[in-house]
Amino acid sequence: MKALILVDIQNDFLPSGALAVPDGNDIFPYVNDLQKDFEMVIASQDWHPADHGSFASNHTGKSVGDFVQLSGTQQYLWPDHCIQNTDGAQFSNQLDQRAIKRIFKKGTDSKIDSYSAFFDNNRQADTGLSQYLKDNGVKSIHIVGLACDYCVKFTCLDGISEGFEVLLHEKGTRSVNVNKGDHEKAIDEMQSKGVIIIP
Ligand code: VGL
Ligand code: ZN
Repeated sequence: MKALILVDIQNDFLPSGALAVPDGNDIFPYVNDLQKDFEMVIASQDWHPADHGSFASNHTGKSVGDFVQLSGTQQYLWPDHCIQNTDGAQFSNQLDQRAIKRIFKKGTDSKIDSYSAFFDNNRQADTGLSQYLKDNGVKSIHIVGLACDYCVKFTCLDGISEGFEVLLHEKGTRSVNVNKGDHEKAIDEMQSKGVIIIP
């Protein structure tokens, strides 16, 4: 059994959103078409409380792009994004959502960020995604979504460590590229750790 995971395809990660991924809108034709090949489609949703520790606005004297220690882990500071129940946190209306079987929310604990759809950045809290996939006999997971160099990458790597075959569809993802070359670095890292890249 194979599953398709739609990672964080939310308004705030699209052009004009709070944490815009350049060219994020380009993924829709591919992603919507790809869903037809899957019986099991799952989505993750970045879902932060307003006081989340990954927001620069919640650290006096800090700006977007600075780092802080958050629960013992180095945290890059982002603009406020994907705040629970806001429009920015909703899935894009360009995304065909009819086939989504289950949604896994992440980033709900103010004290730790969660890039991966499986675990938080300290690998403590578990969203339940891994068990859900295993309970449904899924062996192979196909990944698309935003952003390639953060949540998509960490979801792919945790998928490998959880024992799944992981395939990343490059046409269905785009990177934030905080630093030039981040996309290529993310692809190389995933490939070297066993993720199959579909160009
Ligand atoms: C993401 C940064 C912060 C993502 C989420 O979905 O890639 N990136 N929160
Ligand atoms: Zn986030």
